Amino acid sequence: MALSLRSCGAVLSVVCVSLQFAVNGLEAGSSPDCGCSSLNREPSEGKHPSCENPADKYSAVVNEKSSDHDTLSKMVLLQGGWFLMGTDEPGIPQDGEGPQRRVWLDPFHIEEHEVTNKQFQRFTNQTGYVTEAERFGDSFVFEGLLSEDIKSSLSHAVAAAPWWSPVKGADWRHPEGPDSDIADRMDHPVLHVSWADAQAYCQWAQRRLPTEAEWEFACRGGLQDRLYPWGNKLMPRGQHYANLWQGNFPNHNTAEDGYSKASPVMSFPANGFGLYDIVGNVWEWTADWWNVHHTRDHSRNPKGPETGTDKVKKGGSYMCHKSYCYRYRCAARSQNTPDSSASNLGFRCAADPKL
Ligand SMILES: *[C@@H]1O[C@H](CO)[C@@H](O)[C@H](O)[C@H]1NC(C)=O
Ligand SMILES: [Ca+2]
Ligand SMILES: [Ca+2]
Repeated sequence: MALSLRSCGAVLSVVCVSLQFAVNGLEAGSSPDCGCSSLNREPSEGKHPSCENPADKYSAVVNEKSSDHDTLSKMVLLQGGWFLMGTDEPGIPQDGEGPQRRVWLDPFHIEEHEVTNKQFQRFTNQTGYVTEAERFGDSFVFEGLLSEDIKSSLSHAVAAAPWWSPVKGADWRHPEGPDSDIADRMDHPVLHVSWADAQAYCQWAQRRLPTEAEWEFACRGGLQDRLYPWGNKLMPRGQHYANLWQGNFPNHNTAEDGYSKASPVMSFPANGFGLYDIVGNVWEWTADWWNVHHTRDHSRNPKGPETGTDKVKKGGSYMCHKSYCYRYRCAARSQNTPDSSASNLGFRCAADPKL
């Protein structure tokens, strides 16, 4: 049981930020946006009281002999090689989906499903880790999920994406605010985790976040130049292949696919690599900084820009509908500041093959 926390080289950068919320990337007249990119906490000098301990280090100390290891997600070994990343027919050009380019990847492992509440709880139980949303005291929740009580207490929402509200007391244990819990959702993806939280979990598991290129390779499931992990048709044989939004966004979700919010992981078919919910259900953080400028140059094991302000997230979520957020495609991408957290954003880990 006893799990020693020792520090190691990699410092998690937990940036002190204010509680202001930036409305980012939503210039007037901009094209369809689900508010995916509007959830950023605006970085500014340390106004926040709970940032005294920015360099908490959570090293990977999973004892292979204990049963803990069994509760980490199974990983799939992908062989990598050359693949075509991005697209020449971008659904949302300003996201930097193009151009299509040849990318080489070395072999890597990736978890078969999004990290669940149960898995994240084991991590926090063993390490005492406190997420950024818990320290900030709030997180973004989609209004459609809030109780009347909480709705009536809200004073402000994100101007350009009014369906998002910063809710006090919303965090991974309370996904819709203080009057909610995860007791009956332990097999759902963990929500309200920031990039640093995701990074901390993967590090503890002796894993790491996938690069955007790895994530996209994994998404494509061995197919070339297709929109979705399973092909070009959204609903082959009339079947739902991912937890998305049906109906009119943001007012009416028919939940024709069975779920109006996050679903238990592995509720939809796996792709050709055996990976579940790689698009839909929740957005997934990647390791890379955000940048929309790409060239056709070939690259090997690309890791994105050296620095940036936002991290890349991939795959879209249960809130994505073609009319607002056509981002449940493998080439699609979006971004948030690393300290952002929301009710539709999670992650899965990757790892290098053991030498
Ligand atoms: C975490 O700790 C709580 C309280 O002791 C316990 O009820 C729960 O089962 C633990 N969770 C996991 C996944 O071990
Ligand atoms: Ca759905
Ligand atoms: Ca997903």
